[in-house]
Parts: sequence; structure tokens; C-alpha cells
Amino acid sequence: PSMQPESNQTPSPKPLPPCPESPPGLVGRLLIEFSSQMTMERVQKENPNVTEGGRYMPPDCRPRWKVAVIIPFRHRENHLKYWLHYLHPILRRQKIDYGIYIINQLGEDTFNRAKLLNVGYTEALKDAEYDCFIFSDVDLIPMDDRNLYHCYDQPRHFAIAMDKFGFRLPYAGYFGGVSGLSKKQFLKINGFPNEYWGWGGEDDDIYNRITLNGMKVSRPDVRIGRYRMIKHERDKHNEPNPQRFNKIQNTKNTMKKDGISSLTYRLVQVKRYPLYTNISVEIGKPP
Ligand code: UDH
Repeated sequence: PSMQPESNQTPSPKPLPPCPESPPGLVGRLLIEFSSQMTMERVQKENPNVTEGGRYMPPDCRPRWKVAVIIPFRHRENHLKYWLHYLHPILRRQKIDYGIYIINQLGEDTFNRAKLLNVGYTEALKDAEYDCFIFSDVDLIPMDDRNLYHCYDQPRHFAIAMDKFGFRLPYAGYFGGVSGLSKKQFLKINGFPNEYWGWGGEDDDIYNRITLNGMKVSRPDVRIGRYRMIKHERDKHNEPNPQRFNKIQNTKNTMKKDGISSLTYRLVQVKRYPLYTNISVEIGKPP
């Protein structure tokens, strides 16, 4: 055998270019409907490139953000199928590096959306070094894929024009439905409040935290920030919280002690499904 000088260095792969600010594969306005039957099998077949636990990374460019999408959840299996059916392809076209986390409140005590979102932030960070967190209700689907699910210079409100509010902001300080904060922005406001049990107020408290800490909310164009909500009745054990009006007057005093710094919960199970990670937790009940 001839002794040929041999290079055992494999050529290093070309570094990927940064992902474009407006990904060329976007389609713009989308047709969103909830009348066709949806099954998890179908949604899995539609999304073969999503890896276990609902993770995806663009193969051809380097995204600026690593995004954890956090969904507060209890007994909404049917909504989740539609959410996954619509959102995985949108996020793929948007060239987002992401993971999907369903934060499932165990038991039948009063629902607590903001506390579940704090749990999602904490648990997602055990998985990967996320630097951007998008918090989405399970029943909200963007109608335009130019509404990019990454983080911005200021905390972002995405769901600014929902069908149920006549495609307008219901009030200037509305921050509900779908929002996004970088890790830095989230820590600056001590995360979200843990003490809003039942429906309402927690999104206004988050809005207060943002402005009290010298930030302001950024929003997409009203033609792009349109959403469809899957129609549903009020859930059991998520009645309107009568304390919410008082509590949102007090954010300035409560935010330093109530937040990600004071979060406690019991993690019961982490389960990786093909299209999402399910995190089941006990978060207690109102005092
Ligand atoms: N959520 C659950 N399970 C629950 C309660 C809430 O998964 O039992 C989650 C879910 O992600 C939902 C989000 O929390 O999208 C927000 O709760 P919500 O959908 O109840 O709040 P929304 O303001 O509706 O959308 C209020 C009730 C409207 C009743 C209208 C009757 N016609």
C-alpha cells in the first residue's frame, strides 16, 4: 500500500448564514378554520421534521433567538390539536429555532394562568438555553405568518387584533393572549405574578410590570397582528377573579416579592411527545 500523505481532517462545515429578517417562504394572510376534524396522527404526519418534544431548528440558517413557546393548559386537548396543526408550519416558515411546552395544571383547583407561565419559563430553561419566551393561549391562532414569533427590543404583544374583539385592541394597555419577552426582559420584571387565581387581571399586572420597569410594549402592524380564537365556553374552575381590580392597582408594591423569585410548585411529570413537551405540575390553590 502506498503511503500517501493523508489529511484526516474532514472539511469543516460551512457556517450557516444568519436567518433573514423577513424569511422568503412566508405566505402572509392565512385561512384559519376549526370546522374540519383534526387528529394528532394527522398533525404528526404533517410535521415530520419536528423532533421529539416539539423541537425544531431551521436547517439552512442561524436564527438570532432560541425560543421556548409556553402554553398554559388544562383540559383543552381539542384546541391543542388545532394549535399544533397551524403553528408548527408557521414557525417553520418563520425560520424560528423553537421548542413547544404545554404546562398542564393537575387537579381541579382554581386555574392560574400566570403561575403556569412562570413554571414554563423555569422548566424550559432546564431543557435548553432559551433566550426568548413566547406565552400563548392554546386557543389563539395567528392569521398572518408575518407576525414573527421571536423577541424584540421591547416586550412584545402579538395578539393585538382578535376576531372576538372585532380585530382591534380592546384597550390600550391590553397584553393578553399571546406575548413574548426575552430572558432579560422577563427577569427585569421578576417574571409574572403567582397570585392571580381564576380568570383575569394577570395580563394587566404583567403590563404594569413592564411599564413600571421603564420598558414599553412593542406591537405588530394591526393588519398583521390578527388572530382567530377557537370558540369555547367558560371553563370550570376558572371563574372571573373578583380581586383582580384591586390587585392590578398594587403591582408596584407586589412585583418585587411576587414573581419568578418566589415561585414554588411540584413537578409531577415531563413527557415528550412528537410535537410538544407536556409538563404536568401541582401549583397549589388560592389562600
Ligand atoms: N386554560 C386552559 N384550561 C382552563 C382554563 C384556561 O387550558 O380550564 C388556558 C388556555 O390556554 C386558554 C387560556 O388559559 O386559552 C386563557 O383562558 P380562557 O380561554 O378561559 O380565557 P379567555 O379570556 O375566555 O379566552 C374567557 C371565557 C370566555 C367565555 C365565553 C363564553 N361565550
